[in-house]
Amino acid sequence: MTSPDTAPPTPTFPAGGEQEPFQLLAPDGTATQPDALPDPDTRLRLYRHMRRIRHFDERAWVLYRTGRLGVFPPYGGMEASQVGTAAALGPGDWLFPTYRDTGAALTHGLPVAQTLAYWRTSPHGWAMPQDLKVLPFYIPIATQYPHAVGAALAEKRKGTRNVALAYIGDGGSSEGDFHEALNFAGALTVPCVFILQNNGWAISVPTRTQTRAVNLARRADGYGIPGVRVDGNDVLATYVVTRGAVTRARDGGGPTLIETVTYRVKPHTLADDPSRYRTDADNLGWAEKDPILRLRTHLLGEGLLTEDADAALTREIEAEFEAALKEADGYPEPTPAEILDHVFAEPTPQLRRQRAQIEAEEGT
Ligand SMILES: Cc1ncc(C[n+]2csc(CCOP(=O)(O)OP(=O)(O)O)c2C)c(N)n1
Ligand SMILES: [Mg+2]
Repeated sequence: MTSPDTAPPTPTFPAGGEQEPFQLLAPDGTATQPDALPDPDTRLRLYRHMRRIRHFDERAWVLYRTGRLGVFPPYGGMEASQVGTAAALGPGDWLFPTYRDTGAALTHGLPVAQTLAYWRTSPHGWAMPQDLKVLPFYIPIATQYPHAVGAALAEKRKGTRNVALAYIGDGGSSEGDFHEALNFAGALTVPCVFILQNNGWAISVPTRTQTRAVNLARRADGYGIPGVRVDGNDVLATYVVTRGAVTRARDGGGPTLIETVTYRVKPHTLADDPSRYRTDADNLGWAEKDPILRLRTHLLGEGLLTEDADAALTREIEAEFEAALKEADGYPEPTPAEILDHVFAEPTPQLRRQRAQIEAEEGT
């Protein structure tokens, strides 16, 4: 037996270190890799999407404070992480959003009025449009990941070239479902793209506290699939990387994990007060990395956008939102029995019985 004083020295094991995220635009709008930029129309399309979803986020705050929206998880500041990834999908592809990803769902085509209805907890927002492959926003952390693998496996078995893309947070990536999904997806070579939005916080818990890992993309290594770290405030980078992963999945190459390194500058939900658990020092530098300002500076500098065109875009976005708000305001008040709608395509006998009971109690 080896006694403690003659034990060999403990070897040092290298731990996966941090790694600079892939970037195409520096925070001041300078192109760091000019040859790798998407074409001008795509850059303008991404800008438009980001402006549109920021408007929704800002209006959500006002509507909430005036009692016209339920509790809403804001994503302001994370637009590049959501738009660059969702805009890389085609119309036949699936999108699995969490509560944080309203912006991604809007980008994939979820109508604004219906999205408002969802966050008003109205049944008009519960069923997604038949022709749009967006799942309802997932509130239980990480459950969407195995579901996305299932959808991707179904597409593969049907012989389509459709892809499933799913979001998760840094906190969610420590849940079992995340790891099971990645293993399953790798083993079965399914067409799935996993977006891990590392926004620094899981409610009041900083990423550095909830895991020893400093490079969450490297979690992919354990499952034999590629993992990429990307600057989550650079929409051109998130788009180019996701586009590559989507193409790879479509062509039968299997899944990819993409970590978008970003920051939750907003509260966890509009009912949260982050000043109770984080300081200005925590937030330092993130306002300067704003994804919209970054692309705007680039587009103005390249002559792809003018101040007049930008002002016209603002008016267009505002008009679209106000028309959608009017539409959502016009939806009839839900009846109590509607809480049972949209659970299954065909109601089960148990749901039918429950509906009859509610209707009898309500006298409807
Ligand atoms: C299974 C499960 N456990 C716990 C919660 C409570 N909860 C809601 S949000 C959240 C933090 C998630 O953080 P992260 O995954 O980083 O996502 P973010 O809110 O930053 O987008 C937790 C623990 C939940 N909704 N579901
Ligand atoms: Mg988080």
